[in-house]
Amino acid sequence: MDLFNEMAKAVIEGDEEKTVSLAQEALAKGVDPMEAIEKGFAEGMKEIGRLFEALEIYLPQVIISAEAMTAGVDLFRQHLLSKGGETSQKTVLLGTIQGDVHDIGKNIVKIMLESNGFKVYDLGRDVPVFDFIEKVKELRPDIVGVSALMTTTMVHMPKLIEALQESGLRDQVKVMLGGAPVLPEWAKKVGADGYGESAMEAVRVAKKLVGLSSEGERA
Ligand code: HCB
Repeated sequence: MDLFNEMAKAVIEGDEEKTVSLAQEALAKGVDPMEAIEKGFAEGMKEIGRLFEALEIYLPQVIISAEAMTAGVDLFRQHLLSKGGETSQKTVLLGTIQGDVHDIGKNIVKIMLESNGFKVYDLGRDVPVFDFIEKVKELRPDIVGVSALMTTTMVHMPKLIEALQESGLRDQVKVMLGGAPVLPEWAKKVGADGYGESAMEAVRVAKKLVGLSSEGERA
């Protein structure tokens, strides 16, 4: 679809006005917001990652693209929230793990969970393991959803699971991991209950973890 290509291009060019106007256009045309995010904006961000890795662009360009993507995604979020809808009363405590400021993916997961009826407590990014534990104690969520985008920060995920165990909270909460460097086998090995390769997958897994769906194999 041309619109998805244009959305990807607007992210690559870091054109915030364009990402917002294309998001508006997508909504006006009745395009599913999540499809537009995944097939449009996220594809642009993938290309930015490739260019950055190939040293063809520098960090400031990545920042500008990230801001453009965030603005477009925010517009979709406002739209989805304004529509309201049913809520399941199931709760997810979400955050990007300590040392890691990447939050675009986590924010998309949040939108998807919210638009599927979950109540989401968003701790933001660079969240210390200690803060996750304190919030689990306070809020008693059904699921803790953790995101990491770096090999250097994903190592804190097993520490969080251990800390939940040590605090006697592990049996009371499901743990779902995600983020580009996290693999399903690794998530399983470190004791997580579920893994989401994408935001759509995260919703499927979250529903299964709280007994809202009976689909397929292990979450
Ligand atoms: Co950043 N960065 N970055 N970065 N960055 C990466 C992640 C590298 C892979 C790029 C590279 O070198 N090839 C790399 C990490 C290498 C490693 O693993 N060690 C890297 C680096 C090194 C860095 C800095 C250290 C660079 C520097 O300062 N020299 C620095 C990190 C600072 C820090 O965190 N302490 C840095 C900074 C930045 C920004 C600020 C410029 C920007 C982030 C802006 C923001 O998030 N607000 C940024 C970006 C944008 C990227 C890339 C280009 C894109 C990441 C992204 O947003 N992807 C990335 C390259 C890449 O990933 N290939 C690069 C798009 C989203 C939609 O995908 O995978 O996050 P996602 O989320 C999916 C999916 O995983 C799943 O659902 C989402 C939606 O479908 N999901 C979950 C995610 N979380 C989940 C949780 C769940 O429970 C379930 C599912």
